Amino acid sequence: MKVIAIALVAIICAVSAQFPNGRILEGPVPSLCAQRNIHERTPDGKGYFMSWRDANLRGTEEDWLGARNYCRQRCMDSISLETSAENEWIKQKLVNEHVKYIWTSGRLCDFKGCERPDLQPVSINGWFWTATFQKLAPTTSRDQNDWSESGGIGRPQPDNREAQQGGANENCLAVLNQFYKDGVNWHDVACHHRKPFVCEENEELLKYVRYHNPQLRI
Ligand SMILES: [Ca+2]
Ligand SMILES: [Ca+2]
Repeated sequence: MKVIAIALVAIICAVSAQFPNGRILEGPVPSLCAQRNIHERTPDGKGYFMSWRDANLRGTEEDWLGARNYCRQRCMDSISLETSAENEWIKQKLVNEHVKYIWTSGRLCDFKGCERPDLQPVSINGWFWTATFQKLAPTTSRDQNDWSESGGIGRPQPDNREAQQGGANENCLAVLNQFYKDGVNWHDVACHHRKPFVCEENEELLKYVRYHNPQLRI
């Protein structure tokens, strides 16, 4: 499995359209950035936080936006799996630590602002890592992503199953650990479900907060 990093493409979007009920994508809080808890570092020094390891969270699970906001307040964002190395690394943690599933920053661009031709059809070309504005490979390029070949109704992911069964659209990307006895891999899941999450340090947020708070060690 190879996850090809597609050229960084800024996805211009109407952010508010993604978040119903008046909720917003929150910005970093300098004091929380300074106190952020790092559980693991990759060889290049980037820090990660695993919600299930945090004693203060006591097993709290968040919906997709809640997970992003917890991370973003701390100069991180939900994990983006741009490379196969990072993908395999986090999957091994889920297996070793018996974690059933996690949220990632992956989302379907299906809101106002996603009409750009290269995102069409959205169900194939519209997935992106929101933390880094990087597009995923088309869902049809099965050797360049890690979508499961099965799911709740036995269809390859993404299948938007919940919407087909009268529920919400499955617009968010979770990594599931043997949930459907289908291995450890990617699933499209409705964003309102609550899950443990992994935060990944976000260079843009760190740079911004360091610049505006030179007195803080961040
Ligand atoms: Ca990443
Ligand atoms: Ca699905």
